[in-house]
Amino acid sequence: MTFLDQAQEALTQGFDTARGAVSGVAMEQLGFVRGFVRLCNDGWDQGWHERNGGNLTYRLTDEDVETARKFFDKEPREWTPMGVEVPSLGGAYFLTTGTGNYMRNVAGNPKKNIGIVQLNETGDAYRIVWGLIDGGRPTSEFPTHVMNHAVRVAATDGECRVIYHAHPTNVIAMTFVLPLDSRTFTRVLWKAMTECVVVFPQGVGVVPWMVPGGADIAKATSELMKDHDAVVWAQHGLFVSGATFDSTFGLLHTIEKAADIYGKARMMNGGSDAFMNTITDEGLRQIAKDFNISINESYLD
Ligand code: 2HA
Ligand code: ZN
Repeated sequence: MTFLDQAQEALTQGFDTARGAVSGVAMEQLGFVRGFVRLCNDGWDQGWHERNGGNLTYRLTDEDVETARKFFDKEPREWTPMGVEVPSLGGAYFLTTGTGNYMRNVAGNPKKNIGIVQLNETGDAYRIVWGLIDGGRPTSEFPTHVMNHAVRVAATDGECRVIYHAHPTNVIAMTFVLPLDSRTFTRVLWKAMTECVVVFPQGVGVVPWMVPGGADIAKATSELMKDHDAVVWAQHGLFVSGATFDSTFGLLHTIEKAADIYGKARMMNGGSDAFMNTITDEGLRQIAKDFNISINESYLD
């Protein structure tokens, strides 16, 4: 079933029909919900979301909240402590995937697999106001996402809205054969494909293997997110942020493609990373200059 077929099926199943009939639209038709659902489906198509792997959150604009409010539950559900405190995002609303839910099922039934949650004013608890029906809960990485939204909002002057976590094969494979430091990974990825330095001029951060879903991985990631918009989780996947669904998906896609090229080049080279041809540091500087981007100099020789 194609994405459009799934979207059509979702609509014909009659989500929010009563309220939709009054307003002419359903929650599932709002632009930010469609963008969110499309990203989930695209990630599934790429093979980055086996079983319930990966998660996605989007921070709603004030305008999104106003257009979505008429679809919110009449009685919001109970407040749930998050285990982290993020006062700078107190009162914010997020669209989030649900814990245990599969990305491949999102387009067919958004209301069950994703939901909108509101943070309390102190930013240490949330409540579900739409979706995640049948007892669903936000992603197990929700505290990690919220902490990192706060860091990226501060780093981007409020531009960042999307945080996306996936399990892309080639990035994960890379974490078995390279030293787990941000400089090494950044240089390999920048040199694997010419446009990489344009797409992620600040480079990528790397966190060593850690237990997922806890406060430690949230803190380690948010330290690196202060000056990177992408962080590799060793033997696990990628965690990226962006202003739009397109730029966030595109960032993860670009990093994964570069990792794929690097792996193939090593295989063609008998396993060695001593390549006959490569992009020089001078070449990377030249791209930054010609494209007028500020590149993280500490990752260059
Ligand atoms: O949502 O990917 O890291 C499942 C995960 C946890
Ligand atoms: Zn994961």
